[in-house]
Amino acid sequence: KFVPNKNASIILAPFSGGQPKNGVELGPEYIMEAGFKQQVEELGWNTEVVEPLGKTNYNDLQSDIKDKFGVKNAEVVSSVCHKIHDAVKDAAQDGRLPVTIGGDHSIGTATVSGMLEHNPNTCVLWIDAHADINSPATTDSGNLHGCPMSFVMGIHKESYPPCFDWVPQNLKPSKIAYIGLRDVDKGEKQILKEYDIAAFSMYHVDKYGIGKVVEMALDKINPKRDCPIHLSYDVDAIDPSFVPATGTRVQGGLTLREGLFIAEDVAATGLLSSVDIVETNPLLGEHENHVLDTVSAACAIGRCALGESLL
Ligand code: Z70
Ligand code: MN
Ligand code: MN
Ligand code: MN
Repeated sequence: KFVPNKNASIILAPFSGGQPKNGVELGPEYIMEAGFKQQVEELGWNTEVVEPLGKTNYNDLQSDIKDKFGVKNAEVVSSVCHKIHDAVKDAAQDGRLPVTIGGDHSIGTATVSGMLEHNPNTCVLWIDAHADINSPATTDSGNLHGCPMSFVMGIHKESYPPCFDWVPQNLKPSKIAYIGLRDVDKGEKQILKEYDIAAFSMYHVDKYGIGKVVEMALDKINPKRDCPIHLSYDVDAIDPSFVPATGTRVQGGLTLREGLFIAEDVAATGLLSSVDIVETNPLLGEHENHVLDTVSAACAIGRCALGESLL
């Protein structure tokens, strides 16, 4: 069984080019200002902070126009993802657990592919209101935060802009489970069905309860409980009454406790190998409290994944 080594790399990904709303690039700054690094250290982790994007601002180069592939900002998303991919892989190769703070979810392309290069047995638990499995061939919006899962699987690969050629496309459908889905596009539903991907929506959470759903998800992707788990956590999985400051609020989400339970139960497996916490947008709060609630939920997800609730 994987034994956590208690060394973590907090990888900052202040990037918004995977979607059109300003402010999601401020997520890392707010989460760090809230004391996330100290919180993680109080749990007994040694931490280092990594800034693979340096001081360069990749957020002014954005456009809301689709290219000939039907997606927006492909070049900048690809180059940002390549840097984050290298940082995640380097951290993991160094024996450190990558905790990547976004930024929008387009960086899932980087984190998942980085962890799969580190260990090809990695399975992915994707916590989100959305499936983020559009390809350039199916996307309506052209927003690349809706496409990371297809890129790392190679779905409709002939539709990809060539700048994504560096992305390994080796994630198998049997290694993916979703929890929290409630806003899935038609083309995405077809992909989930065609590839027989384990997808637990809010319907399943209500029907079985969150404890059973996490167990069923892990039974699908990690039946012997012997594979490292990459937890990719979009804060919009949690209901907007708890997590309002995010780009695509969808009613009827996880309670805050259900949301944290998922992270706690992954921690309890002892198999967590990496975690993403994405889509915190501090500019989308209508009140200061909206921002505080969202940022503290993001921090709590990270702490729970790193073992805060284990006695
Ligand atoms: C839609 C698309 C998405 C987050 C929106 C939405 C994707 N399926 N993801 N907000 N976090 O544009 O592809
Ligand atoms: Mn590389
Ligand atoms: Mn989402
Ligand atoms: Mn997402």
